[in-house]
Amino acid sequence: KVKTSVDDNEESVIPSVANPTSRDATAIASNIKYHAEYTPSYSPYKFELEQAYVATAESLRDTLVQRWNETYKHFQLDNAKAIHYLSMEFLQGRALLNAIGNLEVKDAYSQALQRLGHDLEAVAEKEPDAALGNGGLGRLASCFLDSLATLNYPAWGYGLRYKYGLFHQSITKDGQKEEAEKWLEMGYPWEIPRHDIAYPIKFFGKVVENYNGKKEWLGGENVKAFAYDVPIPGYQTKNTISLRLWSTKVSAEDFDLDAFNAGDHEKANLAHANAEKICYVLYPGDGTLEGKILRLKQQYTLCSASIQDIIARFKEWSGAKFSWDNFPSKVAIQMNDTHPTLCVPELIRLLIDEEGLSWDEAWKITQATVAYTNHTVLPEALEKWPLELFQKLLPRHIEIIEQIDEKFLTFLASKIPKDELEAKIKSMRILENVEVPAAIQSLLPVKPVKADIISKSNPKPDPQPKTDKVETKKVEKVKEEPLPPKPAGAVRMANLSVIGGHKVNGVAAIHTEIVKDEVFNDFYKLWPEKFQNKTNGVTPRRWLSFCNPELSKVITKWLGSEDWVLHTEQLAGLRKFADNKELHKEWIAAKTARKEKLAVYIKDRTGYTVSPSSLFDIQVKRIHEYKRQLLNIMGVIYRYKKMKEMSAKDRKAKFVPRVCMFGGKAFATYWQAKRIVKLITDVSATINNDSEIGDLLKVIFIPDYNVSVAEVLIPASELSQHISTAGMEASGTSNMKFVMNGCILIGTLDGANVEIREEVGEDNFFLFGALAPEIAGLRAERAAGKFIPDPRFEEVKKFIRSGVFGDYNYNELLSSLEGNSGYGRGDYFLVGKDFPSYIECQEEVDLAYKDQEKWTKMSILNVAGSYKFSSDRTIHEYANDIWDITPSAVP
Ligand code: T68
Repeated sequence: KVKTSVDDNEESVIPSVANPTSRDATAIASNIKYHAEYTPSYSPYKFELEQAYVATAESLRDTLVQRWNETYKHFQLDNAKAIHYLSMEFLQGRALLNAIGNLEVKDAYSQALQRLGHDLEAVAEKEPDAALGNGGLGRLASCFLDSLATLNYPAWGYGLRYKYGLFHQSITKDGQKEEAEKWLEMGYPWEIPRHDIAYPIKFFGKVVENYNGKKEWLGGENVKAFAYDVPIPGYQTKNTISLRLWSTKVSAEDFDLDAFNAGDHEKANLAHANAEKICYVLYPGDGTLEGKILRLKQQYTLCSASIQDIIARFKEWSGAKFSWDNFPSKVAIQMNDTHPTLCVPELIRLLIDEEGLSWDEAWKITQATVAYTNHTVLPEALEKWPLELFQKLLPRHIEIIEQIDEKFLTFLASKIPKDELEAKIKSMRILENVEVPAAIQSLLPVKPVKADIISKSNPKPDPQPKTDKVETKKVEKVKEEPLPPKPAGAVRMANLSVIGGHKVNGVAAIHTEIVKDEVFNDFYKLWPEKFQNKTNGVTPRRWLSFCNPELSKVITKWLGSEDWVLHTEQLAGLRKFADNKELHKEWIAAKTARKEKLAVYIKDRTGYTVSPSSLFDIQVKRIHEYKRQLLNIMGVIYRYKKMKEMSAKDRKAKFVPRVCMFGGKAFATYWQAKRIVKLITDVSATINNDSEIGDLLKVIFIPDYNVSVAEVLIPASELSQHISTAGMEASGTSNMKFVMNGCILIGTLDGANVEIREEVGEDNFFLFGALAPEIAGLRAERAAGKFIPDPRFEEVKKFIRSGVFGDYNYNELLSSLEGNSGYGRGDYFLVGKDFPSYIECQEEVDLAYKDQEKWTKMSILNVAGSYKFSSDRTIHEYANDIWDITPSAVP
């Protein structure tokens, strides 16, 4: 029975905050009722699911706030060194069940809500995802916060509070459509607006030098960044840390009241609009100059507000012991990819211009404080900003960057043999296409005079033209063959991060090797001790214990306790039961329960009916050519075509029934990725409506993939695809979540797949495809016209072009797989090369799945081998090897 009012309850309404930390269902019910009445976001006369959600969240928030206050009181007292994790993205997902889980109050909250007429799961469904991220990088940051809190490390997360998130994806007949995400529209009960914490942020303006040589950054556009704190509870600890999200506004004094009263409302509002748009969306389109400025403004806002906040706290908490020398022993800053690289010049600026330190002091402190994590080897993803834009938007920072660049070049000149110096300077310096400073120029070997402006017919030019006539002639020659325009100057953020930080880390073993041997090889040779590997991890709380209670219960029963949630190495204890029939029975029942839930969910989200007894095959991640969703769907198409060519009997004998699921967002202007989404949805429409095929094959594209969708999909998965071109996926983290949930991977030897396969055993992983060291050679072979595609691959392309999947013209997509080289052509990601081994590997999957006993054993061994991939392990490694921090538990 669903209650429609808090008043029609048998219990009296207690108009006081019942003990917010109570685990007693009666007290919790009172507290929820209190919130429904006294902090109402809705009419107090209604108590439907939405109201129940908000009131429940507010009730939990009481506990969180209490612990959060205690934690910071404790941290201040202890004043131990803390990590500050700066990230443009935090993919938090939903908070309610996570908070209930970490606080271990699930039963009490369930009962309390039941008394109020509601079901906890249904209430939790009303929460929108905090979708402040794009992919793995953002979810990693959120998993790290959970582990930092759980392991009692002094820590802060810093990010931006995007009003419209990335975007909400819907699927139409034309493919993906983007709309603004509405997560904040109804308020966000998990955040605490900190009206007391705000910092000024400046853009544009100019730098002047004072009489005393001090630099001052004046004028320009001024905004204010306001803090919103989201408490992050740890598991089995009181420690509750903060995710501090910045939101930009202007102060009242910047409101142009005169213009407003004169009727020029637009002018009066201009400053507001300019300030607020900084935190509208994550990754605004940067195809235009305006878009680029906005992105750089976002990055600077995150860095400047966070560093000002860190410095303010350092001063306050140091008290009488204050000394700048102590800064690196109290503060560690991690830059999550290059997006927060401006931390480096901003910290230097504040230390020199605001605090009066010398360059040498500021540089030493900065370098000892910041470290950088790389998440990609794709050259186009290594950020570069046009120098001109930088000079306009951040005039003081560019001066500092020029200084770092020059000092680095001087250092380089002292380390590198003279004949190699020019090439190294070109690849390693921070500034690109910028004249080398005169002081360094003089250290380079003297170059012979270049003869580029002399025509071929006159290979031996007269070095000293004797007459004006000859001179004129030469100018004419130049006109005939104009020199290419001088490339525009740029700031290379990755180089700045490597030079400015004390450590650089990759996110999986193979990725770190590529970082050291290829991406940053010159730097690695210079500073080998700077480079480290930190294989990613995921929190076993959200990604197993809470999202898969059925399987967790079985694991706990067989391991004899729930300690594995904190000490995942205990999961290895499942190995000894891998053949146990009783466990198999319970295991299958748990997986089936989740598959049934997913089938209901699919029906609800897409209208398609799928059978829970099919093999559930899932690929969910950002849509990207290197992740090769195209390889997957072409494999599905091949399977479908073969099925159509067979008799019903043969078809049934050869293939196991499968549901192939896809999910993920394509970046709004990434056209090729959007075509891939379109193809998947077209294939889905054709196959799912083919009555001859029925349950033997279904293709589902789940719209708007996000954290809470992942929490439904992953527990129900049996096979999941991690099939990137080898060497291109830095790590992957969903692979870890799937393995933890007893799913078997099909994948290439790429990213963390390599380590996963080592842990779960090669018999429990479906491996295919070219290896990372082979890729360059394969591309070269292709460019030389020597690659002959497999006929089965050609057959699939032809089948798509035949129009079976509708009349959309797939030429632009398919031609990227053709030709030998060129932009967007020549099959750069080697789909054609890996196709035969992929479909053959998929046949092995069918065979293995037919033997359910074997499959279940593989599934158990996957969970047993997943222990290394807890973010608790990763965080301990960062804490020991990079941040130098130790736990500080609230008593
Ligand atoms: C991911 N990167 C890696 N980037 O692709 C993945 N980048 O292999 C890895 O597991 C994960 O990071 C965590 O380390 C991303 O998610 C982005 O989303 C991104 C967005 C904009 C610009 C650059």
